[in-house]
Amino acid sequence: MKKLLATSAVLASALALSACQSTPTKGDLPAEVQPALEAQMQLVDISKAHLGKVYLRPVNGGVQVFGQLTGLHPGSTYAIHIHENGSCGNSGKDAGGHFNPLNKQHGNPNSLESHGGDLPNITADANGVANMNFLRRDISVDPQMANSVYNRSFIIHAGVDDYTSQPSGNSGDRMACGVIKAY
Ligand SMILES: [Cu+2]
Repeated sequence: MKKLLATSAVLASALALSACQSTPTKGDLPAEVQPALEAQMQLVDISKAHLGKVYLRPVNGGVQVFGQLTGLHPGSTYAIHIHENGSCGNSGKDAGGHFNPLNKQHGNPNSLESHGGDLPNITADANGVANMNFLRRDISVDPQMANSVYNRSFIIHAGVDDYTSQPSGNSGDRMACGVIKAY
């Protein structure tokens, strides 16, 4: 847990600094936070506005899912999940259902009795910014693995995941989408 928090702090400072102040070896994060995969989140409406990136990297015990999203409604809470298809077409519907390699019921992401793609709700601050940092124990960033999230998609919903309703927590419309690609 300490490590996750430390990474979060590094990410926060990395995002706060302009690109010219750090020297990333690859992509837009500093060398000590090199993720394996990333997704650029964009609204599914006609604007296709960018909301920021979500990153994934292997850590002890699973995969860390982290990032900072902007342009959200201040104070609002949103569901975010990994959906099974690497496509954001048709207003995000092409992403399909939740990524669920172990054929579980939808549930609380803190329990392994949930979809591999289930994640905690995110809440925007007064500036419409939401940080996420979560360890999911039953997924992989390795494209060769059956539980790999490579070439799947993150979906942000307009509503809140109740972690209970089937099959997707009564999370509402698909609001933003990002295909998970190599970092
Ligand atoms: Cu979803």
